Amino acid sequence: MLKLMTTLNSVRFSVGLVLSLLLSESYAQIAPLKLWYNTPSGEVWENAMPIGNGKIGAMVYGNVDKEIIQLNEGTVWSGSPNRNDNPDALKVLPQIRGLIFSGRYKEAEKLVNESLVSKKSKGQIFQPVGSLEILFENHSGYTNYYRDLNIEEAIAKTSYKVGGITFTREVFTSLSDKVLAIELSADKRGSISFKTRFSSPHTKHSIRINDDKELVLNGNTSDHEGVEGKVKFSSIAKVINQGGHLIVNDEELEVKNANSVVIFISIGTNFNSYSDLGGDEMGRSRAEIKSVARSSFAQMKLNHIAAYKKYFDRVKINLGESGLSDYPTDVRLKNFRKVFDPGFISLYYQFGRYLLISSSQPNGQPTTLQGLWNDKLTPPWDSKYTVNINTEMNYWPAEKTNLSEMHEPLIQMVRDLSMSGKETAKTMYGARGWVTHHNTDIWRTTGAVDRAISGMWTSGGAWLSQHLWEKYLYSGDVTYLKSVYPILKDLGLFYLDFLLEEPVNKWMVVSPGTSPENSSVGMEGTSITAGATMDNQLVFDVFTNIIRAAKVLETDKAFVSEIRKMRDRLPPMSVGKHNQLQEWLEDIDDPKDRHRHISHLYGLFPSNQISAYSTPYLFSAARNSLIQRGDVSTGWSMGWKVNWWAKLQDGNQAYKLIQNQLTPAGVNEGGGGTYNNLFDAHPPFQIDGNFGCTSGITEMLMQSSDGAIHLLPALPDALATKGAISGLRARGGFEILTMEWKDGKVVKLIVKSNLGGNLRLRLPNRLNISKRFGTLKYATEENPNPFYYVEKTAPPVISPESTIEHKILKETKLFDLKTEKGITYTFWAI
Ligand code: FUC
Repeated sequence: MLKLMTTLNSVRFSVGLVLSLLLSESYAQIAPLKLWYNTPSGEVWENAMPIGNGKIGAMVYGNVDKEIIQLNEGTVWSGSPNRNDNPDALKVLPQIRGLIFSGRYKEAEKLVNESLVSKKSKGQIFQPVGSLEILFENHSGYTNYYRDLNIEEAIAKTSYKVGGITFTREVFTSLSDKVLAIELSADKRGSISFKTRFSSPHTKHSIRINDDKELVLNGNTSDHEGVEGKVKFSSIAKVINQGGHLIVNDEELEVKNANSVVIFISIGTNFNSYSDLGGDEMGRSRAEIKSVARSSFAQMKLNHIAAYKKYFDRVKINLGESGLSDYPTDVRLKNFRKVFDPGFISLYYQFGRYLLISSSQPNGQPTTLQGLWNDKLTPPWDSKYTVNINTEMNYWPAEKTNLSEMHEPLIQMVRDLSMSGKETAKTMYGARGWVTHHNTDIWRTTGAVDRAISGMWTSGGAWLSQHLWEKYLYSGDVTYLKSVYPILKDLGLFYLDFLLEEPVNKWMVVSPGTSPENSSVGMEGTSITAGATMDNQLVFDVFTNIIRAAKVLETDKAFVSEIRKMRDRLPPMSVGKHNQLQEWLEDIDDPKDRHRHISHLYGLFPSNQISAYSTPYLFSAARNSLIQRGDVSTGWSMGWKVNWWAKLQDGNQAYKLIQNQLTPAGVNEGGGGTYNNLFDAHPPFQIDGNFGCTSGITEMLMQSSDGAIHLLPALPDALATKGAISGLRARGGFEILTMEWKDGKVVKLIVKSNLGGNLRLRLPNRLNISKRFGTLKYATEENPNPFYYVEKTAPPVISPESTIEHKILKETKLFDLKTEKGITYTFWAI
């Protein structure tokens, strides 16, 4: 039966395709942004629809007989406040360093594994709460099945027909109230009858019904790796029936013959902060339920939609429509590589923004490896924070896609880590400042975990701290910068103490270090090294951010000059014999290496040390490295590649990577893809790829990192005919209120200047502006706008065996316009 349906779908799809090509002029009409399906999720979690308000996350299965609303809460983690520093590290550090400099990597690696990585917790687990199940008798013979996730309103809906009656369910996690709300309705009075109950996978949990006829689930999270689970959670489900009866069974509520029913769910925990579990979980869940108990579902829904739209509606994208939104999302996904479906890219793009709004709200926890959605007690990689790429990637879309508020939880986590990481710096390395290795969790642990290949990486804080500075570059908020400057400075102190002079060139290097999770025969097959390119790039950025921030804040002259001197002693980037950007200090890269991490390209993106305009040889080398690594890889790796190809100004290649990523999970041999619910497949599900790709699509249309706002830097031929995007933010306080293009040229542009200053535009074609706004001048000098200052890196070392040539890029035009704070400027094509 299923097979037949699939075949029918393909036939319908092909007919639809022809039709849609004929109708391609209907482009101007944007299809509603919905993920929709004509089958229930069944038992498959990756078919279910994610909703969330930064606190409660839920997966809505949309099943008919047995609806499942699987529940998460952002602070439900295993363990309790703990540290995982290894105090033996300090003793073995000199020995490890000596072994590395004498090329005895295997011995160094052994010592790292024995005496440096943590013997305690490797990090705790983001755990589920449980599920609310809603059971309907005699609903199995249904017809007219439909379910959708409307990402314009953040509401999940299911409907179907049984015995001539249409049943409808709507579910949302309120952004204005803290609860989850469900409405069950039917088009015939008295026809809603079901049983509902809680379930939970936790060993320590209890379920009861209280005197107010509410379902109550109380639980306690797991002990893990020697750390006692002390997070207590309490969830209440309140069932409010219109008509009919509410009956209390054992651990179950039963509704009979209601006209409609509303269910509210609250979840409270005892979590106050990473060092305090003194909260009252039951008091919290009770108060939250009480605050909505008398609210009307309709009014709450309106409030929720308004609160959601405030964020979501800031950006609109139209890459063209092909009429294929009439096909279920899973069918579109299946066909995306074969047919032209630009509307699907827009949907996926906006889904990334939807996920960020839903999983990351001020005062909540940052989005984990799985966002706010996990149904397993022991999920892959604990669904925690892997900060050697994954966590940062989650936040790449935040500022540029106009979701700055959603960045807050990450910024707060960095503030926390800068406190907890101080002891780690001191205990493990005898250094001032703070350090974070490659993993952290809700307890803000900062020790080295797992094994040398992943754990021996001291640059977690260095990478995370880029977000502190980047946030300032978008807003220009000096008060905020002042508040984070001490964190940047403390990181500078760490590197002043931790960097070590290497014997050959006398450069100052991070040692021991790794190029995240990669190894080389040049290091006896280990990952252990000194002066890995990514480490050098990260420390360069840490120092540069301090120099620039201190300049804005007019402070710390003596310290800045110390930092400058140290920065001058960092190793330059090198181009190796395979015309590649070297991943390590030595020219030992293997051009056949297909490793998913291409960490040394951090310098190209998200950093801007490798530039088409100021470091053309490095730019070409980075391109070669990327080509050598290949296309298909894990989900997040492909997401990163979209950004890299955008920075390399190769829109067609970026488009190809989007096609690779938007391939059903399991189809790309040895690589990732996308699940039916559009979650990214590493595999398994990891949310980073979703966010990475949304960031990458933005970078294809607009970049603001390399001295100018660059419009259409990597527009693929497939999308060049016509398109529009509105609401993107660029560094320096600029907002691209509208950008429209036609045949690869910008035809209309509206930019708001929130801070004033020079607006430098890099464009594929000349634009005009009304005289009263001044004149658009060709730019020649360095951009005087301080937000667009591009720091110069040391000239690269180029191997004598390299035959590198700089690829000529498409011609662009560079214009300047003096802007005033608060003024909006309209440009049009000549
Ligand atoms: C890093 C990656 C893996 C995975 C894990 C969560 O270790 O190398 O691919 O994404 O994080």
